[in-house]
Amino acid sequence: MPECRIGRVRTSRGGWWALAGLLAGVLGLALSYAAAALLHVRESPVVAVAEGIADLAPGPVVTWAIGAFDKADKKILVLGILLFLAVVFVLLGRAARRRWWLTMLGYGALAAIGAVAVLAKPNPGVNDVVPVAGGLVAWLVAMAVLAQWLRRWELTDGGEGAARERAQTRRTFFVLAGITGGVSVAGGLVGRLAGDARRRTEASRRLLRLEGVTAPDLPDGVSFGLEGISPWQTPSDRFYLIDTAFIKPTIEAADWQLRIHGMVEREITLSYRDLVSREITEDWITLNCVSNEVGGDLIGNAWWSGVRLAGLLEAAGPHPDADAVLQTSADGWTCGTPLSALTDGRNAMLAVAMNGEPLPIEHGFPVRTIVPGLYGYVSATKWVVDLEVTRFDDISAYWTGKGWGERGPVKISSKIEVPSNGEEVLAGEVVCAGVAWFQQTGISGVQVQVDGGRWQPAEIARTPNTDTWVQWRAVLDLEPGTHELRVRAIAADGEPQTGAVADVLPDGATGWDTIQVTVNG
Ligand SMILES: Nc1nc2c(c(=O)[nH]1)N[C@H]1C(S)=C(S)[C@@H](COP(=O)(O)O)O[C@H]1N2
Ligand SMILES: [Mo]
Repeated sequence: MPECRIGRVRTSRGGWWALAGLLAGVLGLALSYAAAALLHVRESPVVAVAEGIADLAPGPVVTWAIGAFDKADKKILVLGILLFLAVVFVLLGRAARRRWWLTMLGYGALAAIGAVAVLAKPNPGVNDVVPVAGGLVAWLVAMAVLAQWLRRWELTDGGEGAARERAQTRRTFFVLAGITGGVSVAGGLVGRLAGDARRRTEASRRLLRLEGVTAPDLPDGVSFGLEGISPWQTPSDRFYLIDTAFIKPTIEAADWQLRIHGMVEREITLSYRDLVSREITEDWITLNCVSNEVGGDLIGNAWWSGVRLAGLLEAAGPHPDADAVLQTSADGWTCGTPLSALTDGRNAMLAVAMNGEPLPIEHGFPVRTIVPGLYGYVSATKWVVDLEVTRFDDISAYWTGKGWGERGPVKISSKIEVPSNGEEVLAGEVVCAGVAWFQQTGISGVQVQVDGGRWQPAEIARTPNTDTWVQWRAVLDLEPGTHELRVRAIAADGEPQTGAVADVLPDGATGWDTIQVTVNG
């Protein structure tokens, strides 16, 4: 630098660059925290990183760490990460003065760590990376804006005549810095409030003791216990998640109400207490999404407990002309369900528990609908608060309004889970296995085909009813080379699953799940 005042200027300005870095950094963290709390009721990326470190750290370190501050007290780990980040932010702020690329690289690296940590949690979805991406954008924008004004401020350092301009530039920088700090505080508060609502609901959820709700007890013979295929019972934290709720409703049981109205003789309003004091029905039911591609993962099987809808609807007295129930959730999502599916004797229920525990918030706490035999989009309303008995002709629901089929009965399907597609196996006897399902009708058999040859029967496991998936396995004699394996299910009525390929839109995919394996001699 040409001036003789270099030393003084550099130290004082270096301090402002550091402050800018810190403010930009904190803004990104605050916004990602708020976004995480609002979007998917999980912990913030920083907490995900803390958990990731706790999971990853090698044995002795974990033992020491857990001994030192206990798992429940991951706060200390989070605090440590925040302090570390504060130092990094200061350094990145200072670096921005001369090496903008280094600052960008630093933000990129931090965001990448956050993204990896967030995606390592069970059931990651697109929503999970939004807070990280938002934080990254906030870092870049805030730092770019603050840096711009710091640079102008430095440029006005020259002649005496520039004193006014310098003061003005400096003021603008301070105002922007103040705004950055203010938005951070606001973001922190929003995150805090949203997080509190979630924690309150979660705490009251854990305290619920539901009479008549029993723990799941795996029926005999349902599982082959094979490695690599879906466990017959899907644990709740591994169960697929689908909903349009940007902000997941956090409703305490005491605040929940359901209205049954429309084409009925008597309108009914139920509180949670009213609901759970009725007789509880329980069953194993497989739920799947209409968007599940052939061979896809949008399916799970759980032990559901709740109150049968048939009895509630009978008490309301539906009009004979009614053929639909328009369900509405607390977040405004709607679906139209055939009235007959809710009253025909199947175990259609207002579920209050999943796998023996009150419903997880993201699976619809306190109450959701479960209807065996129908895809989720026409039946499985989470956070359900309103049932209007009506006619299909008079309604349009969320997905059916977008071109999806009106009734949504589940189609027969099956998939190969082992070997996995593209796997290399040894020649000889190869175990091939997976699941098949056709809720309400049931599966009588499963067949496997090698390279378009004859369909060979597979062995199928037991099921407690027709509403769950069934595990199947076959031992194939495979010669060295590349082979194509296919599976199809046979319905209880003898009808084989069609091989005609259909897209998920408008009413569910069809076709045979097909994989390639390489057999080594
Ligand atoms: N409130 C609400 N309920 C909903 C949805 C939704 O978007 N909002 N999606 C439905 C769809 S398409 C499916 S497949 C199931 C998925 O339930 P799960 O997330 O518990 O697996 O929920 C159904 N219930
Ligand atoms: Mo779905």
